[in-house]
Amino acid sequence: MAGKIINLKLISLCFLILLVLFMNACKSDKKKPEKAKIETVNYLKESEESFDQRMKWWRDDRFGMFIHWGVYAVPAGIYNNKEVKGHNGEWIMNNAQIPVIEYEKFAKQFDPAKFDANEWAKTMKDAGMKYVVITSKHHDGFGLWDSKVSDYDVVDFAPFGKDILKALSKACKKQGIKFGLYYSIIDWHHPEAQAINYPNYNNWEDLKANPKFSSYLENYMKPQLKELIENYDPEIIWFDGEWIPDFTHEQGLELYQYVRSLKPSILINNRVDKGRSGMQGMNKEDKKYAGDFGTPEQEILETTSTLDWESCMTMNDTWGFKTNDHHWKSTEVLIHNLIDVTAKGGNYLLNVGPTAEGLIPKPSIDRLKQIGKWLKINGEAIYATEKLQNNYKQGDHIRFTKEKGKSVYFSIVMKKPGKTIILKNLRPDENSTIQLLGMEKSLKWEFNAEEGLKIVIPKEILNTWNKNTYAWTFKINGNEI
Ligand code: JFZ
Repeated sequence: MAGKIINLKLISLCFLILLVLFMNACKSDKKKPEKAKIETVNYLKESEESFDQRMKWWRDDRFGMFIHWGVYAVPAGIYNNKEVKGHNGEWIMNNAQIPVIEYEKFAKQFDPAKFDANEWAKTMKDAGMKYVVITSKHHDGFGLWDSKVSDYDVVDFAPFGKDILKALSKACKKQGIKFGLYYSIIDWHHPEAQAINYPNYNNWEDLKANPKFSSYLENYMKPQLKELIENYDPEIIWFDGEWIPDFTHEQGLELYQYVRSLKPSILINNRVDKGRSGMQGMNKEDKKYAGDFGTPEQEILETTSTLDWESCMTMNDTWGFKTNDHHWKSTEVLIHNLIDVTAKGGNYLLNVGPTAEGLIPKPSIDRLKQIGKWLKINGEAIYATEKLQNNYKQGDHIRFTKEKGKSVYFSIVMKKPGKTIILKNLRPDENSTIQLLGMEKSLKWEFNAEEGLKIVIPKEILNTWNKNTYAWTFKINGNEI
């Protein structure tokens, strides 16, 4: 009897276990189609609404820091005691035709003892910069993070031995700076990429593609990108080097999909695909190319665009640090560029090239401080603004911006005005006040249809203009005419 009961108990227990197993199987069966759906989202066919939502913070933030930093900061433009030709310090491996094993010796010296991530993030913040894009890997192939896919990185290969991206992404998060990563498709160090092209690594159209390139793309690039996104949670992937013949439009589309599938909200520049036309950086219109924004390099668009764009620019003539480049743009030029870019509806990504010790060069720091000071007073006219419907400028020295979604206009004057200033395309609301940002007193103004808006600037205010003023912003409530 007892045996039978135990048997029955055993049987019902087995039955229960089977039932649970069966139900679980049903559950995961139900889950499957859902999962498949997620994987097949076509990020290239995004609705305008979702695109606008994804781009919102970037459009509002306007001003970011580009950082070109890596092994090239060690030679800093000089090889075998000779100044290497070409502007770009980060191109030294190509420009001086340095063999891979010789270049690796510079990596063995990369030990930036003075690198201070918090200091860098503070520099960005004080400059009024809202996001950063740093070279996780430039064309030389050396990684600034602890990659598990490769040993050619700052932790495994260089004496420094610390993960730079980890430190900087943390420091930026603390300061509220959005973190972005530059990643070069070109890799002069990788045997399945452009290392085989030595002594001319830079693979322009007339050179042959590496037949193994797709293996490098699948087994090296993609796993590295996955690491970067999973470990440092970047808001932007900024690709570069898309021009090589190895890399195709189809691979670009696929790469865009891949990166978005890892983090759907991420922003990706247009160098993920082959659409870019020259340094002007906007996409050709012969077909649909991937990429969220255009990338004019060392230049500003002639006029506004219906597409999103970001102008990246150096403060001297090089991206990566060069000992002998002292050709600095003035603070005035940099601030006026930011104003011009903003009025044309773009973003400004301003570069620094830190030294091998880990310091942002003093001339860059000085300029960034001045820009920050100017933005503290005039930031309203830059952040979260939009371009005007009609004229973004009046003559060479006046630019306009507008508070997003509001009838608040900013007229930014980049040269010391006379006692009055006349604006042609704005009509203030009746009885509204016009303010010069940074000054308490509101200004006298009159409007008539023929002349336009005349603003009177009292002498005592006019006399405050000095060499560190750079530009004045007039804030006007009203409408475009
Ligand atoms: C690229 C990089 O090669 C450069 O080192 C830097 O990172 C910059 C932001 O981007 O610059 C280019 C890109 C394309 C050309 C020249 C420089 N080009 O097509 O002549």
